[in-house]
Parts: sequence; C-alpha cells; structure tokens
Amino acid sequence: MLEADVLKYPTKVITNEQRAAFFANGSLVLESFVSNHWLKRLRHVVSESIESARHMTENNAVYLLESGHCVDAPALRRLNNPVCHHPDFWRFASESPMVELAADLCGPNVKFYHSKLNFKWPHVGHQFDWHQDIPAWPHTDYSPISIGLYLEDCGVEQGPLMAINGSHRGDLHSMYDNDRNWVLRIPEEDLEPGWQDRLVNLTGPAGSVVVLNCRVIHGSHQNSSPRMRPLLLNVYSSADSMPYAFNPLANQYEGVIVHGEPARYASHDPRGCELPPDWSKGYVGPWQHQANAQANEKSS
Ligand SMILES: O=C(O)CCC(=O)C(=O)O
Repeated sequence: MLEADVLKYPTKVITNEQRAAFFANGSLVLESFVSNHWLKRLRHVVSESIESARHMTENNAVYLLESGHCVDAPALRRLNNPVCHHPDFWRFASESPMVELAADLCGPNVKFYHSKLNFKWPHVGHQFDWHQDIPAWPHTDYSPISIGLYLEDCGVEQGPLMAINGSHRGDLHSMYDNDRNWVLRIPEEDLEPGWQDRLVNLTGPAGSVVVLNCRVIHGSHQNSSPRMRPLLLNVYSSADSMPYAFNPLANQYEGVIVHGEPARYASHDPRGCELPPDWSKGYVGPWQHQANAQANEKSS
C-alpha cells in the first residue's frame, strides 16, 4: 500500500503526529512502548536461546556466533528468525501491540516477512555499516518496515541503530561494490553532503521500539560498553506488497496475515530496485559481506 492510502486510515496505537514524523524522517522511536510483561517473557526466551548455543562451535542457519564464543562464555551475534525458535517470539510478532503499530504504518492489512535478533555483545558487538534494507529483499512497493525492540536500555555507548533523516526519499544505493560483490554497505563518501546534520541516534530505555522504513539509510557503531544490546527485529509489509526475490531469512511464517485481510491485487511503486544475489543458494548474513568489502578496500 502506498503512503497516501495508509494516511486515509486513522491510527490506533500512535498519534497522527508520530505517523507523520515516521513518513517524513523514515524512522521513529517510541520510548517504553512495550510492557514489562512482554519484556520479561522475551528476556527469558532470549536467555534460553543463548544457553542453547553454548555447545556450538560454528555458525549454522539459526545462530551466528560472536568472536570469542566458547562453552564457558557463549556469545552470539545473531539469532536468525527467532519466531521459529520459540513460540513466544512468534506470539510477540503476531499477537502483541506490534501488529497494531505495523497497521498504523503499513495500512490495515499487514503481512509478516521475517525476523532476527541482533545482539551486540559487551565490548565486541560489531559496527553495522550504512545500508538500505530493501535491496536485500525487494518488494513491489516500499511499504515494508522493520520494527525493532530494545530488550535492554540502549544509549549511544551500546551501539544503537542510527538513521539519516529523510534518506528514504532519496535514490536507492547499489549494495554491490564496483566488482559486483554484494557488500550491503554504502561508503560514507557516497552519502549526500550534509548527512551528518540529519543523523539521529535511535536510543531508548528497555521496552523502546524503533521503526525503520525499508529505504532509510541506517547502521550502527560497535558496542564498546560493558552492557549487552539485544535488538529484536520483526519485518512486516502491507498485505499487497509482494516480495519478488528469495527471502534471505526464509521462514514458515512468511506471508502470514497478522492484521486485516489478504490482498486481491498487488501494489506497485514505479521506482525500481536492483536485484540481490540469489539467496536460495545460501545466505551468510550481512557482517561477512561487509567485512569482505572492508578487507578489499584495505588491500586495494
Ligand atoms: O543490529 C544493528 O545494529 C543493525 C541491524 C540492521 O541494520 C539490519 O539488520 O538491517
């Protein structure tokens, strides 16, 4: 659904001003939006997930391990599709106020796409280079949004999400380098002049929610603090926004209508999107691509 049509529906869980700010900036923070009841449940299943990675020695389709991970000190970079890992993650994605929030921003008919739990382990949690999300999973329009939940307090020291206000209105950047390697990163020299003045740190106390438009340029710094930054991200779109490439995080809930009705017609935005690699042949996660790109830059 296109933005002008979404605006015809009244909001339910945010104000008109908050929705207008999201459409103007491409991101939105809702401080302490999620109840303590949900936070407690989710923290419990997150601890269980970390514990279940303790004896792992290499990455697999579910876990991306953090450097230094070992049996005595398990450390994770990402849990792919937590919704498939424990029913509480799916309940949160499909039955909590996240669903009404998605409906306020995508229109009344909302579809689930995929999810990820990005940790930033104390002292080691990595930088995430500037990028736009939608080139990794193009859809027929630009309604998709990522809704992130900070499970712990997240200040600037923990490496919060950062976004460049208004960048979703600009062109899509290529997520390939000059040698056609997929790098999922935008070099700083390619950002529009004056971008520093439009940079926002999307911080908030535990329970805060951060919403990202799928075109907005965003990234995050390393976590140099002694505190963990767990960020649970669920991606939704309007029901009539159709993915046309393989889902990099394919999962059993892709396409489930979590609010409203399924679509009869697809919504089309004429602005094109460069195709990603064929993820059906495998997906290693963003950090590997970004690290390869940085290594190539240094050696050239
Ligand atoms: O975890 C982060 O800091 C960044 C996450 C992100 O931008 C993404 O997963 O697309």
